[in-house]
Amino acid sequence: MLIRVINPNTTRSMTEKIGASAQRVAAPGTRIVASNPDSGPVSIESHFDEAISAVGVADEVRKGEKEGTDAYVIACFGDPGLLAARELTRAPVLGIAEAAFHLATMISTRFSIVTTLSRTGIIAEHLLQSYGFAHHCRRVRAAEIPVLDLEDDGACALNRIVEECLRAKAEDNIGAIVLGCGGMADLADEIRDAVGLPIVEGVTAAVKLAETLASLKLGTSKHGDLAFPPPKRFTGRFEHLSS
Ligand code: 5HY
Repeated sequence: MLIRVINPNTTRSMTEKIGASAQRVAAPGTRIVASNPDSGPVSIESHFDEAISAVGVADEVRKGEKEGTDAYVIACFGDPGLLAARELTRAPVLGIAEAAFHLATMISTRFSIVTTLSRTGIIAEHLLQSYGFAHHCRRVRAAEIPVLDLEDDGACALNRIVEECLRAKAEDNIGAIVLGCGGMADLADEIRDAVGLPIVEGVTAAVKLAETLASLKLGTSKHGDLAFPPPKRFTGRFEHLSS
C-alpha cells in the first residue's frame, strides 16, 4: 500500500519528521511518501496561509495520482484543501484534524486541543463545528509558539506544549488531548509520559485510518459533490490545471 503524506507548508525538515513518524506506525507493507509543495508558506499560521497551501495540496494529489497512490494524508491541523483533494482522486484522503477528532471521541467523552498559536485556534473551532465534534471538545488551547519553533530544538517548544497540556488536564475535565499541529508528529510519546493522559496525534491517527479505509477498498465516493471536478480551462498561472 502506498500512502502519500502531504505537509502543506514548504519546510522540508518538518516534512521529513512527519514522514518518519508516519512510517513508524505504518503496517508492514505500507510505504509512506512524504511530500510538500514547492511553492507556498513555510508555515501555516493564518487563513491566508491556509488558502495558498490548499493549491499546493491539490498539486501534490495530482502528482500522487500519477504514482498509483492508495491513500492520502493532509498533515496540517487546518486540513487545508481537504474536500478539493477528495474531488481529485478515488483514493481516501484524510485530514489530520478530522482523523484525530474521530479517535479522540473513541477513547474519551471530552477532549481538549493544544495547538500552536491562539490566532489559528479559530480554524480548529470551525473544523470541530463542520465535522460535528464541537460538543466533544472542551477547549481549544494554544502554547503560543510559532509553528517553526517546532523545528528549532533550542526554542523549548516541547516545554510550552507540556505546560499547556498540564493546564488542560487540571482545568478542562477531559479524558484526552489532541495535538493541534502536524509539526508535533514526533512529540506524542514524550507529552503522554509528562502529562499522564492519552495524547491523540493527527499524523499517526490519519495514517492508521487511511490504511483501514484503503484495505477495506473504501475510497472517496465519486457520486455527488466529491465527483471529479468538471473539465474546464484555467487561465494565467493556473493554466496547467486545465482539463
Ligand atoms: C500545521 N500549521 O499543522 C498548522 C498548525 C497550526 O504549518 N502545520 C502548519 O498552527 O495551525
